[in-house]
Amino acid sequence: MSNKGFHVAVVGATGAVGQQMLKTLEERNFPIKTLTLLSSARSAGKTVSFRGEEVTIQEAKPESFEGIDIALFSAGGSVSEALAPEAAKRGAVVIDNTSAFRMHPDVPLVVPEVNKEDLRNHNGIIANPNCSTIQMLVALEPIRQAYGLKKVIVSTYQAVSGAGAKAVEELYNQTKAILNNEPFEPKILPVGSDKKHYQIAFNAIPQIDKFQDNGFTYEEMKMINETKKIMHMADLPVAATCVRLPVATGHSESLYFETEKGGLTAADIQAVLKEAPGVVLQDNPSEQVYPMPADCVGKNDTFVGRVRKDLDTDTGFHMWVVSDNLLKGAAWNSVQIAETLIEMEIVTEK
Ligand code: L14
Repeated sequence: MSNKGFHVAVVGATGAVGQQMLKTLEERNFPIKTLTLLSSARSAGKTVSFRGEEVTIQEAKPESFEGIDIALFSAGGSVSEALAPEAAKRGAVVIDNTSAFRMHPDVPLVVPEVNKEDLRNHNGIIANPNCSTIQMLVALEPIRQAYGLKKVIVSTYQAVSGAGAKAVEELYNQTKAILNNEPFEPKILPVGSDKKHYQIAFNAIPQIDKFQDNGFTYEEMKMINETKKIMHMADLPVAATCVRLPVATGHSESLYFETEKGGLTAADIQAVLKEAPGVVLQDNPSEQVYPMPADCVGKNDTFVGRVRKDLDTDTGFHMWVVSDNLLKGAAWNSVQIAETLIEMEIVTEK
């Protein structure tokens, strides 16, 4: 570590997202003076290497946040609910990757490419949006800025790593069992299910998280509600269908959207995406160029392709959006929020 920079805590350092957070902090050469790794009692005592040093994980308690400047939380909603307010009370700025505080009116919900100004209104807790919401908005915001946005319909093709390292293990184990003609019992997916679990290998499951009474799942409602909050468009019509695929990492999304402005072409949309921050346009059907999750793993950008104009609605367009759900969908967006807080001098060195 160095003697300049910030005292950073990572809560949930051994999880699928926590591991990516540490990697991202290293890669970005984040200004860390001291790093404190925290977790539930279960993982406490384990060591994790960071910048070539072994760091021991401690059990997270309210007092653990004494002196912390920035706390990155990714240890599940109940840990955040219990400890994020304790961290904030002790002067830390919390960046929370769970859904616990996202819709709280006092908590900014931020995708830096879209609404970094909302960071100025924080009260100690900042929420990182849902992975599927983030990549969708990175792609939609530049289009909204240029041409307005009237409606969004999205279907997702989500990777299992969103449900954690154990879900990835389940995918691998089921795949092996099926190829070897061995029996297996699904235990993890769909997440949020208290009744049944289904095979994910060689399958597609149209359920992520529990169902609400309106027929949508919580994952779908997160995309809908978070989009309206982040874009400050409470009345924007948004609909989502979220589906789990046997892909380890990298969420894909099929988007239909309508612009306010009429008479546009696919080239107008592509021109905007080409210049958009955080977006890489990969769109050349004649050369079969389009984004795929296998190519996006390990990258911070959001990849967009298959941009085309609807055949019946003048303001309607379709496109395909892919990103690494553990990076822009989670760890990178969180670290990017931290970098933005420093850039905007909302968090300063003591
Ligand atoms: O809301 O299971 O941040 O893929 C994102 C990943 C909810 C679960 C969230 C998954 C989570 C979701």
